Amino acid sequence: MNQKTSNALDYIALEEKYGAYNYHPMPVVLEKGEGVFVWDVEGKWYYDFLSSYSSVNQWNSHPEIINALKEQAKKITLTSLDFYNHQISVYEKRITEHFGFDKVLPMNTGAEAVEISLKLCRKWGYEKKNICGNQSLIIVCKNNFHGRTSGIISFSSDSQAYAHYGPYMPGFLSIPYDDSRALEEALGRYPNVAGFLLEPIQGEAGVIVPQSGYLKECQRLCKADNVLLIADEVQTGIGHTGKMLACDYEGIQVDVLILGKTLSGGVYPISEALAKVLANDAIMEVIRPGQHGSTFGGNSLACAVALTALNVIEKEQLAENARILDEFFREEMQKFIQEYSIIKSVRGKGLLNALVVNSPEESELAWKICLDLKLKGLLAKPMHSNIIHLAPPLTITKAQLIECAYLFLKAVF
Ligand code: IF1
Repeated sequence: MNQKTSNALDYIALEEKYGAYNYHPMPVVLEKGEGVFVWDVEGKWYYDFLSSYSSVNQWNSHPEIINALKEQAKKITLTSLDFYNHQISVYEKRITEHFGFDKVLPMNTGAEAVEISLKLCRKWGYEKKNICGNQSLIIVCKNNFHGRTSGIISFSSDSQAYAHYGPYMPGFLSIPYDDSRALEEALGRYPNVAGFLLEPIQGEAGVIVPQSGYLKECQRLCKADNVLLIADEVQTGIGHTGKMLACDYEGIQVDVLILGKTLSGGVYPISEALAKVLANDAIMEVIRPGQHGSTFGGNSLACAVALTALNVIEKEQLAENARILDEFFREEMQKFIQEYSIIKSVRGKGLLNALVVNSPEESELAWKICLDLKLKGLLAKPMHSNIIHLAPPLTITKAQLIECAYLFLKAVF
């Protein structure tokens, strides 16, 4: 295919012919990104309101991050961790100090960081909490989303994610989200609980913000029962909710923190499991040489990019921008909700929001709205048939948000 003369349909036809059909993409072929905009192969530009599921702080990223990528790539990209490399130690010191943890285990994808956090929690349960062999339980929340591995979908409550992928991994107990009494009951009933895994805001479920005090009460219950509190901030972390961590809104520090996606500004896959010291014992110390690993985990290129990205996120005050625009965006959208019945509600925190379309779960209305938004120059995607995920890059301005809210008005009503 001649890339110069090909148009979107040619690219879409190739993807449909040769690619797995595990996504149902919007009919747009993106070629370039800059700031909060993306361009398709035909040169049309769009506001990006997905930012690759809150992975991209700014398209084409910051020149410093791209420069760090280029400079490191020229030197060495991957050494394996069977040798030290000159980037990982500097990066590990920076990230543990920044978030107030003692140890970090670098991985690549969010799911890998979740998986090692589950393994770490189970091993800590056997070796430090003396749970009898192979009987540990990890409590999870209904409507969770933590990735797509066979282990993680074993405790999903979404049939789309788990159907026909059995047999499932045992050792998980699901309780309702945002219900600390349900956690208290489970802890009272099961003595072999090693950990409690949750998203501080449920992303894929439709940006579900729990009631104030929920996280703090979960921390109190876990501490009282010697259970590890594990927060998956792969999507909520690094500024999207208006603070560096969604947990920061309740001033809690969890025992194990999971980060990914925006850790590198969306430039390169890197994720982390960060762990604290508990009772003078570093939780992470239960993992000894040969007991976990990864080819690319902690590679020089990823660490160089993430180190620079963290500096940029701080210097450009991206979390602060999300906090300043937090209420403003929802107030702008609220104006339409009051006037038109098609939208039921808008909810979220910072620049991580969701529009709930007033239609039964199975309707195609949200999809149709997103198709119309595309025609008007804004890319968004339904998460479930009646919820539209709204997560622009963190560099978006108030004036741009006003323009985007107006595009919603033109598209939806
Ligand atoms: C898809 C959305 C879904 C995550 C949380 C771990 C992971 C994710 C809280 C795994 C990944 C991505 C995966 C992608 C769509 C997107 C997503 F909510 F962000 F929009 F699925 F719910 N924890 N979320 O959100 O990280 O292994 O992907 O790096 O799978 O369709 P990953």
